[in-house]
Amino acid sequence: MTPTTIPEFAILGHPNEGKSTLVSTLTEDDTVRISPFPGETTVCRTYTVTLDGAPLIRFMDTPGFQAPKKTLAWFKEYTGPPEKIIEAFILAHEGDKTFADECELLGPVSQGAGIIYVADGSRPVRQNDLAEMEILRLTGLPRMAVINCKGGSEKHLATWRAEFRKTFNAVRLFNAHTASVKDRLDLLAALMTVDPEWKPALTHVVTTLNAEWHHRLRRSVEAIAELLRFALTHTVSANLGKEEKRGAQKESAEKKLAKRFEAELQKKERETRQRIRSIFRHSLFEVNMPTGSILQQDLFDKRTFKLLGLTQKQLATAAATCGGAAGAVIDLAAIGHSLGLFTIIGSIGGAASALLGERRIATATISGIPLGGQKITLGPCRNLQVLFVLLDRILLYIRLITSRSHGKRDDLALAVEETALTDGGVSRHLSTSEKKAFQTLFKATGTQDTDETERALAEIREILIAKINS
Ligand SMILES: Nc1nc2c(ncn2[C@@H]2O[C@H](COP(=O)(O)OP(=O)(O)OP(=O)(O)O)[C@@H](O)[C@H]2O)c(=O)[nH]1
Ligand SMILES: [Mg+2]
Repeated sequence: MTPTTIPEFAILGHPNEGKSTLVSTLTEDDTVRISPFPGETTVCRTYTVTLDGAPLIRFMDTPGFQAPKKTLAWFKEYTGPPEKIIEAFILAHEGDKTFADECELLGPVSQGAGIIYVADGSRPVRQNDLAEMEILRLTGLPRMAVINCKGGSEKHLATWRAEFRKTFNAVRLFNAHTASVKDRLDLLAALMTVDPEWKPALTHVVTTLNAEWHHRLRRSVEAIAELLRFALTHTVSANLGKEEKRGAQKESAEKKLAKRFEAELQKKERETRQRIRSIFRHSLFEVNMPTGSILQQDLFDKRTFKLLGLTQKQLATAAATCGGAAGAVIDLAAIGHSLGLFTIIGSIGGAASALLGERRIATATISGIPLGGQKITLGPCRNLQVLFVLLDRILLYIRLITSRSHGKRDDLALAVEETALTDGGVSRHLSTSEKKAFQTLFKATGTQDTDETERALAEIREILIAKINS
């Protein structure tokens, strides 16, 4: 590897130790094949991390060692030029079934890839492992050991470390199922210590990936800002037929419209989640809450309001500073009302009063509207709590998505316990000045002050970046 080429690493190890899992996590590629049964990977496969179409770093997934002791015996007897040992081994064993996996897995190393050797530190060190370590020592190539305690236990860790220190340039503990982005970048940075020649290329990779992570957070926060703006400005309209103008039929038409508004807001929320999911490159994992847990609950469900968003007291204070406080505070007891969030304290009784922005249109002047018809517009939502509930839900989603390793293949639909959320979300812990930015947004969208709306959203984006990073 030279500084002008992109870094390449072959992930080697015994079968079923978590090699493919490591590749998947490091490359954030959830198409890598992983299986609980040894022998899943039979041929080398290259996974390249690219950014804007440009390759940054490559990892080669390889099959596990099958005949380490026999391979080691050959390596020990080898007397040719030391730098040709791998090539000579492959040449000597081409077509030999006993060494098919060894020939395959050593291929990328013979092409100049750096070595990352993976071992499950939760089991004892065996003779085969020592043979594999010794083979890699005899290659004379720079190598790092990654201890992936996949069984969870660290009982044998000290022995593993001691063995690795004898023959490896660096040893790192890394759990491919739970690694954070920081863990991943730290691992890549640690590879610089293995061979000084790798340093310039790896510095570029780490710096670029770090910047890319921040860019992803920015894009996510953009998506959230869009969602909040949508929630506070969206309207739905319908033309009422002549017979729907009054009484029960009118009420039913209004309810239909309210349902449509709810459905459109929920759709927007789902789209925002999908956007975030794809920003973080997840195609298998989804935060899909089981019945009764908060993310799958109806956004307008009573329980959502109890668990997330502001407390009733916080909400009353926040709403008071928004002016028109009564219209901004939700009556928790009334959420079950058929018009959901449009049922607000201070509204005049009856369904019609819950429709904000009702417009009666002179039928004669509007084409397409039946004679004697009426256009009703529902929205925008003037409920401060909706803003905070939406915010908490999407921040929760981001937290779960960003903390998920791409190499983890179980619990692909994550179940979040409702009890884990009884502390409320982020919004309850916002400082007064942070809360003020949301109140400003709420007020500005209410008065249709677009400049102030944009200023508030810019401030909110910064607050959110800080929250996500904390
Ligand atoms: N709990 C846990 N399981 C892991 C971890 N890493 C890997 N596994 C599991 O271990 C099994 C083997 O993982 P693979 O990544 O397929 O192992 P491999 O070394 O590529 O295996 P072969 O291709 O057969 O050589 C899979 O069931 C993984 O989900 C980990 O960090 N924690
Ligand atoms: Mg594999």
